[in-house]
Amino acid sequence: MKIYDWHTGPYPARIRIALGEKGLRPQVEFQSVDLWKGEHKTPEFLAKNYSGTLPVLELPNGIFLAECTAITQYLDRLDGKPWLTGQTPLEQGVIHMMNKRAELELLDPISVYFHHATPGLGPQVELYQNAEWGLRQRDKGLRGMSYFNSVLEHQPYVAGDAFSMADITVIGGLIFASLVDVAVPDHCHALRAWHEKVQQRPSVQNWITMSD
Ligand code: GTS
Repeated sequence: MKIYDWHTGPYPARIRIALGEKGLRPQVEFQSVDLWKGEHKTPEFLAKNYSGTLPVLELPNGIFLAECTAITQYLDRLDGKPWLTGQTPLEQGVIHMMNKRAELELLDPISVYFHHATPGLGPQVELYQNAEWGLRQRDKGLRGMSYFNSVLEHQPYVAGDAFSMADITVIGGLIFASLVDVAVPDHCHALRAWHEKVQQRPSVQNWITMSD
């Protein structure tokens, strides 16, 4: 399997962490797509992923899987022992709900802030920017942090008692926030404690060096 990604990207980090959790690193080769040069917007790359985003997983049969949630689900089910995406119908439902919430309320808004209210990937790539929208999305992301803090005051992980894909997505949100200097609010003690805890996991410690 081949992963098209960028080594410091927060969304690619989600798949690198999932690969680490599932012990699948030996089965993939990484191909770097330079976001700063806009390589993800070329016709050649858009033929792989219409949305022009990373990461993309290429399967040996030539199928391209985009979207972190879809890729994680695929990787989790490869060995017939899914746990990042849940086993029972209820686990699967809760994990997908919290994962989507982590995208909607934290990771995606921080990404929009980066693309709209900072220089983003530079003028060659950022063809339209709306700083006011970007700043509103940053504030949405901060509210999302407070929300996940309130969740983690009552349970050890984002979707309940076990580490899951939803935790990985919140980790991605905090990776992105740190890259763009959006600090976790001081009152978010439970979110900070959870972050300390999940950063001890080898998959989270090693994601950035995974392709070396
Ligand atoms: N919904 C997509 C997913 O979940 O895979 C979003 C992917 C995404 O936005 N990826 C970023 C991207 O391609 C990569 S990174 O910002 O984390 O490095 N951004 C480039 C762009 O131009 O939007």
